[in-house]
Amino acid sequence: MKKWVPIASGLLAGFIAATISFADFSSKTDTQTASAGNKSDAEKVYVPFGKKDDYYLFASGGHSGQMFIYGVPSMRKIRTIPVFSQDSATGYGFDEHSKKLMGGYTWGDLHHPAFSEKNGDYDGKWMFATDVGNSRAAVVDLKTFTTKDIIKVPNTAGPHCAAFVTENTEYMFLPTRFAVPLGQKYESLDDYSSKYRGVMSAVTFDEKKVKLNIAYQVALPPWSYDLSDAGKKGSKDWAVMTTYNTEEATTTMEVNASQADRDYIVLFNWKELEKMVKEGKYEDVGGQKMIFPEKQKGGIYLVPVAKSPHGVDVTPDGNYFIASGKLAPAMTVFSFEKAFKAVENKEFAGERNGIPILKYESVMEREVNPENALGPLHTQFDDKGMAYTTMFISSEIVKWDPNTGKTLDRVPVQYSPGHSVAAEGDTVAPDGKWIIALNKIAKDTYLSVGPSHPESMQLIDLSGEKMKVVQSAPVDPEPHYAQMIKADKIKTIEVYQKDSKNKDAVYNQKDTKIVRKGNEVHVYGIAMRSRFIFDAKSKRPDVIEVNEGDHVFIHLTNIDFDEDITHGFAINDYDLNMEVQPGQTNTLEFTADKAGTFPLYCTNFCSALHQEMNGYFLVKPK
Ligand code: CUK
Ligand code: CUA
Repeated sequence: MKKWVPIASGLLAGFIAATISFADFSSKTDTQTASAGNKSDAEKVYVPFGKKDDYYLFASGGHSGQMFIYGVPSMRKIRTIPVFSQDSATGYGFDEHSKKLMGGYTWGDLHHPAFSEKNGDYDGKWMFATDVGNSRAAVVDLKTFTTKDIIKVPNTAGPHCAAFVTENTEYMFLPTRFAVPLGQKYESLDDYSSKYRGVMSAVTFDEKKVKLNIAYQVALPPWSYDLSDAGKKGSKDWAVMTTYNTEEATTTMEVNASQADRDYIVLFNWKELEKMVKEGKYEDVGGQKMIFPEKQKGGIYLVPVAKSPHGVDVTPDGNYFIASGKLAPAMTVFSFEKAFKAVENKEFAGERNGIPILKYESVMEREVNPENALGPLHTQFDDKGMAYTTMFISSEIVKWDPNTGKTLDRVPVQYSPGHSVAAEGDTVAPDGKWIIALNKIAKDTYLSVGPSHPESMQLIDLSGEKMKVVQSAPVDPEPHYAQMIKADKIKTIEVYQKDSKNKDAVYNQKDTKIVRKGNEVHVYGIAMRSRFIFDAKSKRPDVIEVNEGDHVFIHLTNIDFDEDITHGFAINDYDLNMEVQPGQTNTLEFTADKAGTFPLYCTNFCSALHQEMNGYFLVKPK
């Protein structure tokens, strides 16, 4: 393995800054301005009124904790889906169901969305996501674009993951970005190497119950695990993930975690891990089935790779996995077939923490080093299997052939792309039409909004001879990864169906009621154009009166079974707010700890008489 031109770690930040300011304000800006003013490019992305976009783009919202939905090619933002953070626009995190889902946390850091798959193709049913901020995983229902389940992942800190769903959604794997002691107990950092672990979790999804579960975990060495991808076709039982900090540094990471010349890709066979769990080859750690690779041998291997890799991506044909260097200016193509042979022939170059290390030369197919390309992070693919790698430092996307390593094309982007996403990019058959660069430091792209500028997503047309940036859209912080799916694969519902089993739901005015049990008050109300009815028999059906200190449940059903007639419900000065979509029932639970008179009203514009859709919440003092 060749020695990489070292980018002195301490100088890295300065180097990045210098490269950006030097390279990007010169020739690149001209190219971009030129292409932005081109009329035929404008026509490519213009979607006339009445017509709809061809693709949905699901962009991770990073530390906003949300997911942002755009239409492609217009790049119009059409929705925010709240996942890990509260959202007052939809009442997410306020109503009982979503409050429970959020598990007491108020924010999240959503990095990697991944669609559910069938035979290696997006099936358009579910979207999964991980939270690096508070160690959770979530599933979003694509019939309603709402979050349906969230689980807390124990023994792990910052499940990062990638588009990491196996070919038939058997598992979503969550490698951890930070190593912590099991159970996240206190342990001195002097004992890091012996007491800390980088736990990977195998999460399953029960589609019928709409529930996420942790099937098992693996107590890997105390390194940082970063990006990962599942195998495809011939490699479908396998998966790969990158590591850094195999130095086991515990401080000044930006220097100390970049000392060694190489880190590893963890290559594992999840079918084999599954078998080990079935055979009871695990230990119980706080209720989780934990595999300890130093005791339960097999199924996991290390592949040496140039230091501090970031992304690792599997080609659509499932033949190769490609690691991107981050600190080394190269992509390394590894062959699954070679890896399987090396495993079979036990071509090991020692082991670490009981895990066999495969010989680099036995698995490596080729090293690819496009001229002057710096900071490769992530790779996507087109319909011909060609690779597109984002270069964070040289601010471009490089197209190259994984079979030959030849550079085919490159296009500058503005400025620092993290991921990119190709149409149907993680499937066994990408579409090849579009790729979108998800740029982190967009600088002067849009009207100034102060010192911190909007991030940008640039749409690149792949249909011509050369890649061409044809559109750009601002995006809130911050898209790490995204998924792009054909629009006709997603089948949304228009209204929620009546649910006769839901004890909180009321569909007739005459069934509305306010029930008191001790100091518990249950309101069974309805919302309709253009009034609330909490108790049809009352003198004032749109008024709720309770005593100070009462525990109040407001169950509200929207009986407008009509597309897009959504009502909101807010109580002035009580910091409460929820949404009921057509046909939906939702509940607010709270203690009326403030005596007084509080108007209640519909927050969501629903008819010409929306402004009249209000009432009072009266709290009688003790
Ligand atoms: S990470 Cu952000 S650029 Cu979380 Cu996928 Cu690579
Ligand atoms: Cu209901 Cu506005």
